Amino acid sequence: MTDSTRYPRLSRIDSPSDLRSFSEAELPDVARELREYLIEQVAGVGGHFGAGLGVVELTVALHYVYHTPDDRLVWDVGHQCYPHKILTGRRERIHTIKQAGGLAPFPRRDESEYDTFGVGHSSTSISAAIGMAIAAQGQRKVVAVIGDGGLTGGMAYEALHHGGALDTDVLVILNDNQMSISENVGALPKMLARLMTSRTLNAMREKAKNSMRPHGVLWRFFKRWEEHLKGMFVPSTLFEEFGFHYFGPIDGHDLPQLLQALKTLKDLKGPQLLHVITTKGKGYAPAEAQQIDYHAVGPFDPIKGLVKKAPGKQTYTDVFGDWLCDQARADARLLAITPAMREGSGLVRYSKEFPQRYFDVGIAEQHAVTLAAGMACEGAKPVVAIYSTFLQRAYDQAIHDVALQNLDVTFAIDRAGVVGPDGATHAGSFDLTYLRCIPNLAIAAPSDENECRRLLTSAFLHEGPAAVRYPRGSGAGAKLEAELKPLPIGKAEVRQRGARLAILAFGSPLAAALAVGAELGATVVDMRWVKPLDEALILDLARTHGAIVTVEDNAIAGGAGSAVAEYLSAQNIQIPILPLGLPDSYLEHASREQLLAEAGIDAVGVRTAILQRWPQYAPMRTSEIRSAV
Ligand SMILES: Cc1ncc(C[n+]2csc(CCOP(=O)(O)OP(=O)(O)O)c2C)c(N)n1
Repeated sequence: MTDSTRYPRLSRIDSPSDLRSFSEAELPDVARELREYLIEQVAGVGGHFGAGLGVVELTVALHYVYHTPDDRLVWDVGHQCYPHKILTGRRERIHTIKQAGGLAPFPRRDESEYDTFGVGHSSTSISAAIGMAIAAQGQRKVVAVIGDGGLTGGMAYEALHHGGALDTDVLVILNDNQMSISENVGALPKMLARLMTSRTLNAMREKAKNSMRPHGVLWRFFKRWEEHLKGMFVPSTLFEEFGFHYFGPIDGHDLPQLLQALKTLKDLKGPQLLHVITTKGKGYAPAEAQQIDYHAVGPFDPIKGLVKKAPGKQTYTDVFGDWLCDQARADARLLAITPAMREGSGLVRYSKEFPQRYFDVGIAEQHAVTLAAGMACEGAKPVVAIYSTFLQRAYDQAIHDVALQNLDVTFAIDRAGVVGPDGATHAGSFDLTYLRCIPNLAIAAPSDENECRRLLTSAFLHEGPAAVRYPRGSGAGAKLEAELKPLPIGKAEVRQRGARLAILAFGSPLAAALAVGAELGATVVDMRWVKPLDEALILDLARTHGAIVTVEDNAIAGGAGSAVAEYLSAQNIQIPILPLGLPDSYLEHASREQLLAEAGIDAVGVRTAILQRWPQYAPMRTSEIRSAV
């Protein structure tokens, strides 16, 4: 239960209508309690932190002025939604966020009527809000809240372009904190900064004008100067050119100012854009000072703040980051691209060591991939570092711009397979399926860290498009070879020779396959390549074994197991196949281990599935062996 002594106001808010029963004068206190509660709760369980702190006042003001849930509030990305969840009846459950059975990490339509649109991926809010506003036919208000990071995504411009030409009533709030996960990049932050400057200049100008004698010498000089500067500093904004009425910028932590602006905008007709300036991490000094570190956090002591952890086990992300630096040193043609995920993709060191060969393009996955294609046309060897879930955004670019032209682009796909607490929106369940059907593209799935390094080298040296997909977190801790030594493309490795049953493992499930294979006396293969498959080996195994099991951390539908089955049926070979992998449903938020177990691709799951299908493969107990002898 929320402590009503510490949170006398917040503890009484179970829905926005409770919030609306407070007077405007009390709202700053509500906001203060909300912020303190947020800090306490997220510190307890971990989660997205800085973005939520930055929108505390905005969230209070929006739910106060608008009649949610009838009016629609659409959050972009949704990582800033914790204050929104707290005010909309989920206060007592906020400590369960991201955990199995707990609140979802992002807004979700089936969790609350206040979550109007499911999110997790960025730059969707303006499109969704315009769609809602069109369908609402003026019956309700619709507001989208998008960050300056979210606004670097191409979809946002497609929506502005379309929405600005309609007379639909929609309000877009640009929450400008100058940060994406890392510093926001490109021309947009500069444009937004110019808008801020022009505002300051306007204020200065008004002040100067008021202090002058009209029509004196100074006045005439001032008027000329003003005309001259107008064009330079008060640009007609991009938003206005698109047909949106632009308001702001205003201080997004000043509640009275926010309330006034929203009340005015609420009744205006047509597309409006309100530019709000906020500070990521607002109200918690360490988070304001270290905005990148506090974007998302594990549990921490709010008095001490985040403490530097002793370096843990090397992750696949670290392996990639180190490989990239080594490979870049070995080949000056290497250029690395990230769509706004420098930290998450392991590019921090590379960005410092090779600043001229490092490209953070913003949250622009489509551009990232076609940019790589362009570089490859001119003889560069680009590496696109991208999460499996975000590569979905650039699917056509991967086909049409890269693979169709057989361009030499390497995709380093992180967070492939089971991702965990970030939930369904961030699961890397589909990449093998959606990449496998693309002609020309080679696809590798390493089973340990050293193999990851070697397969990245193979993919890079391959003169054509190639992808290496690896999971979140660390593996068994394989020792890394310093040398950049490729593995042959399309060649698997038999890790254990057995009889009757052959287990073909793709990527990190190899460890589970080896454990089960040892117990059941099965042949176990580290397949390494999903495309091209080691067809000769598969043929040989099918001829010498009674059954085949495939294991992968990708959707079974269309995944690596499908590739094996397709190949064998094309060869007219009939052999029982048991495909293990991710189910035809979305994996919800839970720990990685929980999800692997739920999908049945950990050792217990693999063993159970095999023995359910073929009880005869059960290992003989000692007593049975004795009686058989
Ligand atoms: C399509 C897509 N690519 C990458 C991400 C990863 N991501 C999550 S939040 C974020 C930064 C968002 O910045 P902004 O919209 O300004 O919000 P802020 O965190 O600054 O409040 C990124 C890149 C994502 N969610 N979606």
